[in-house]
Amino acid sequence: MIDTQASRVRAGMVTGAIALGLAGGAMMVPAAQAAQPAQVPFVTYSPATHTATVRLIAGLTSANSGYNFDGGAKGAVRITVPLGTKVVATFVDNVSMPHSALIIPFNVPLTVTPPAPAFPGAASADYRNGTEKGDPASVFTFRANKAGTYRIVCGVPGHDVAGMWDIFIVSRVARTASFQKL
Ligand SMILES: [Cu+2]
Repeated sequence: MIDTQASRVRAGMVTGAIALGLAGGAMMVPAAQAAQPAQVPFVTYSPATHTATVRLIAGLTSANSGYNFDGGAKGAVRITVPLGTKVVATFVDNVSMPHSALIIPFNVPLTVTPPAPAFPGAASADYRNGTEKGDPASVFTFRANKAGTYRIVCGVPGHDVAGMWDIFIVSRVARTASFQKL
């Protein structure tokens, strides 16, 4: 009788140990899920300061053979800001090909060498030559003080013609900045 009870006790201890082990393993699942990095939005807007942040990443994907901003080319990306917004844009080149970003009026025809920016300061550093992967990000700031439709183009000769352009809208009615990819 005594031996049998002792056996039952020992059996119970083993069962408990297994249960604790399973519980410990299950607790690791939420920790792994929490390790996923948060996705940073391409566009944010602060109503208090009328400021929009815009991320322009050249060659983010292989779309249009890498001649794209944020994965969109030939107008597939559409960024809208309210009239009067202070735009703080960060340009980064994700590929080894030199690229840049500047904003020009929409109705300017495709040219090998783009015109000056539509707004003072609305261009990344050295936009005619561009930067490459590994170069520092180029932060440029401008005031979107004239309503209308514009294009975001790469200023490196030939790239606008190759389709490296998207759409930038300064809106009288929009209450916030937005990012749309068709
Ligand atoms: Cu380019």
